[in-house]
Amino acid sequence: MYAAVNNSTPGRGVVVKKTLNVYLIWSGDEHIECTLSNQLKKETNADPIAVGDVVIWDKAAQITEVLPRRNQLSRRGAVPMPGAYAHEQVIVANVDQVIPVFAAANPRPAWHLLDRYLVSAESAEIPPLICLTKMDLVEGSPQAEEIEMVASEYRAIGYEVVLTSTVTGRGLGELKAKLHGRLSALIGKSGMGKTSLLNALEPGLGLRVQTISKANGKGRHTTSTSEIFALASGGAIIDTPGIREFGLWDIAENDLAWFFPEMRPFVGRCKFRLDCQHDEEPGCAIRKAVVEGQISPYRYQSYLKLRVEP
Ligand SMILES: Nc1nc2c(ncn2[C@@H]2O[C@H](COP(=O)(O)OP(=O)(O)OP(=O)(O)O)[C@@H](O)[C@H]2O)c(=O)[nH]1
Ligand SMILES: [Mg+2]
Ligand SMILES: [Zn+2]
Repeated sequence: MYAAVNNSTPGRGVVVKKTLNVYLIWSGDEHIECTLSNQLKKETNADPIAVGDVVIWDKAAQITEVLPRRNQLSRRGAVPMPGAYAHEQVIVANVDQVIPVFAAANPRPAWHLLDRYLVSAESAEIPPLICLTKMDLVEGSPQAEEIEMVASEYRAIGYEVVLTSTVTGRGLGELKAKLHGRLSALIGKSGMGKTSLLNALEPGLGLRVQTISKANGKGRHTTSTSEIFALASGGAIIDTPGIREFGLWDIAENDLAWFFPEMRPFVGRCKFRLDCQHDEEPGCAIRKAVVEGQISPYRYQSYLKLRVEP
């Protein structure tokens, strides 16, 4: 879909897509296909480039430099073999917001996973926007009430939440307005409806989507690479492949509570100020706030879960 050229003028641009060994770069007026320079390969062992990176290429269309990132959203990459070290996998770089996408149904939403994404976004200092989609599947049922309740809990914490449906069009205008003038990254498990949202917002794209598997109720990993798409209404979206497992990367146990914004006011107020893990310790200010209804028990449970299984 791009008129990619391999011109020989060195330049600088944004990585809009990467496939095995080839990077597609948008320079402002054209797309260039580049590979990594040997020098850059030597300097870094893992893949040094993420979609959203600003890079410089040379006259052989090889990337020689990655400019410092404004931010990056990372997860703990799957360990390739038992005993190997965990590594950082950068999902996207230099974005203005990250949009965790959860289906209201089919498959059923796993709210603890949402907290996992939110904690990662908080630690990366990237504002999240929560999108609960496929609302048409629950409209008029008790599940719809559950979704509305969850949405208001997150709003009470200070998060923005949009409820959408690509079938009825619900929330799409609101979502579009929140995307305006920003680079946003859609993230979530396979089958949540990320690509469908993009197609609904930008019908010309006609990207491939697939039904949920009847056998296991999961998505079929339809989107296979991350890619930036410009929106005619202004702004751009990064569609990402469904994430199988999202482990926290580089978040110290002692900092975890800080990444739950509603817990922040209580951090440092426990009896054991420096050592409190906010679990069973006497005089814990965070547990007290849960008991008194200032912190939702469900979010507190997420906190405890993430401590044990980051
Ligand atoms: N009823 C309903 N179905 C939807 C909606 N949005 C998406 N779907 C369906 O959900 C399925 C998965 O949608 P995709 O857009 O491919 O999901 P994805 O998150 O991009 O999945 P991966 O690319 O595998 O990560 C498709 O069958 C879509 O038609 C919606 O708002 N309502
Ligand atoms: Mg997709
Ligand atoms: Zn405590």
